[in-house]
Amino acid sequence: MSYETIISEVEENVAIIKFNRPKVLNAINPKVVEEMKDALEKVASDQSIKVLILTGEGDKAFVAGADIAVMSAFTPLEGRSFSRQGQEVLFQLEALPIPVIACVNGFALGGGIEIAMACDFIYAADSAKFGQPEITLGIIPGFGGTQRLSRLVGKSMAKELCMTGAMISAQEAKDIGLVNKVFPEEALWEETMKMAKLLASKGRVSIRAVKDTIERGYDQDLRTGCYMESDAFGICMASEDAREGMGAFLEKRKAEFKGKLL
Ligand code: CO8
Repeated sequence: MSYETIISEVEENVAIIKFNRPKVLNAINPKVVEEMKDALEKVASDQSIKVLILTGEGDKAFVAGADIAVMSAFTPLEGRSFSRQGQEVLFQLEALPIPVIACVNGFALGGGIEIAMACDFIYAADSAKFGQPEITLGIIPGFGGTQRLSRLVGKSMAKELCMTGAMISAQEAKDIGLVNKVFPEEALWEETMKMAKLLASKGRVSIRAVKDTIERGYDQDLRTGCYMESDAFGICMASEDAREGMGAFLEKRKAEFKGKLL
């Protein structure tokens, strides 16, 4: 299916979703949310896809936030509904059983930083800029920003960013633990792909177990989180990948993972 506002493609076993409204710096309107939902459903149901990369079309922006022209006409109920739809699609993104990398190639503001934070990790160009500028528009983050930002960088830094609307550089975002790695602009795509290929070479069952255990265990107390880890560890033991991974080590060869339970 072709889309109006995003480009969805697959390169070998890596899916790529590109926000594709470069004239408005890939701002998100309701159509983007609808198409993203559909594209994510397709990614989730395709067993051959092992990693997803999200990025922005053009050289200026990942996503510069919700489309302000559209949002400015919202009634309170429409605002609430758009916020909810955006939040749901980000829960859908977060729940994908495969790793998701945000490849941030420019502005990641408002809804843009919120999408990036729902990915498993963020790789950014050195020229990228991050921020929650909603306060300057008289509103607040609406796609989960107040919640995910505070969980990622701590309450006080999240409050500072959301209360000032300040834009920070990729390096500053890395310093506060929001971004994993920063690359020169021209190297960003190649480095992101390199990481995607590395993740794709790992066992599907154990990758999913790491993701689920960290995601679901994060808000639990340590003991509950560790119980969840033991359960996931046990499930891994029931996978062909565990036989293959440990067997390959003992036989001094490279493991070839198939992603199957026994
Ligand atoms: N919405 C609509 N249009 C936009 C947006 C946006 N978020 N961002 C940029 N554009 C448009 C500009 O209007 C401009 O259009 P035109 O060429 O027709 O004038 C074009 O993109 C290029 O932008 P600029 O000329 O402004 O480019 P600059 O390089 O000068 O500036 C900036 C780049 C700093 C990124 C600037 O465009 C900017 O500040 N954009 C707005 C950023 C922002 O405030 N984002 C947050 C939006 S609110 C939000 O995301 C809330 C999410 C949750 C919503 C919950 C539901 C209600």
